[in-house]
Amino acid sequence: VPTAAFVAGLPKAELHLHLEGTLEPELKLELARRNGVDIGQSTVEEVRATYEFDSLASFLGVYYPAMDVLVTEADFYDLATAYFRRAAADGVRRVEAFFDPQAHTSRGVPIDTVILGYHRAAVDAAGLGVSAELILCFLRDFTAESALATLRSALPYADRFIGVGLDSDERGNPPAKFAEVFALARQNGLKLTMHCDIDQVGSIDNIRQVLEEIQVDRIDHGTNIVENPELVTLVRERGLGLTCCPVSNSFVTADMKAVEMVALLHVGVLVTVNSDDPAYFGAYVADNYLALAEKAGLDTDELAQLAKNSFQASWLPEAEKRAHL
Ligand code: ES4
Ligand code: ZN
Repeated sequence: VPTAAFVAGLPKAELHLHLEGTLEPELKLELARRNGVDIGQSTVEEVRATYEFDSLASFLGVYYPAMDVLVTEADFYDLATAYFRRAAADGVRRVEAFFDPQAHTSRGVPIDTVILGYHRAAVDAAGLGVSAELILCFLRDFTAESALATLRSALPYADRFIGVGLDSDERGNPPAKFAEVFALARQNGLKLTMHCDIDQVGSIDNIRQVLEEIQVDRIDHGTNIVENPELVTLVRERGLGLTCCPVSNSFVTADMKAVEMVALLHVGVLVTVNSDDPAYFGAYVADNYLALAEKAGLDTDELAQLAKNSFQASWLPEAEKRAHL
């Protein structure tokens, strides 16, 4: 059984991480105090007790309200910086991190406050040995018009993020709903990825849409392609990464999807391991490698392959990518 020290020592990239999902109870209390926001709890234990869920809906019901403590540029900077420090300790050398501007602009926080705070943290992460970039995510349960307006308002800052993504509740919100906004993002030189979750109605159809209509550069989750050999071949031949999140899966779907991840890994799909919302699921990226290893009986070679895959699936420039392989 691989040890925690072995896993932490593997250089790795984290490609599926929501910055808002790194809000630890301690920082939430500090920001609440700093901004005079009443969150209803006053101790770490009380806050931690609210981090309790067994489905995507119950998770999102805790996740979005928690963001009320994020108000100033310094708050976004401090949140991201705390995560980058924690990631560096796990052997992370590259991060391509999601953030949800609409979760803040819908509360009256200007988009430049969000982008500039997170971006300054990403620049400073270099001092921790972490190369960091941002991916602007649209909330798929908001309208396509809202996504388009968000992208237009972010384009003046397009040199501060490398791609766009799509998260939140997939049910009833298929990829095709956002075809226009993703086409505009591509025209502006941005990379594209989308959550194609697991155990969601019509999920295979959604994966078909992201591959054929949207032409994504990566798929977030996506392990249910395993049901369809044709999609497995397509994903492998295009060299598209799947950003899988085993511990998150075990919370929101009651199944780590270890069998699916390992089956895809063994046929040469670029499966990667990530933490999704580590403060909420109680597991940073190294914990996710260990949880998967324990569940699936992976050896050190398989874990090293997963770590290599994370650089291969990253959006690093080719020369820098090669340096990690
Ligand atoms: C998320 Cl676990 C999960 N699913 C969908 N959207 C999300 N945003 C942050 N975490
Ligand atoms: Zn996610």
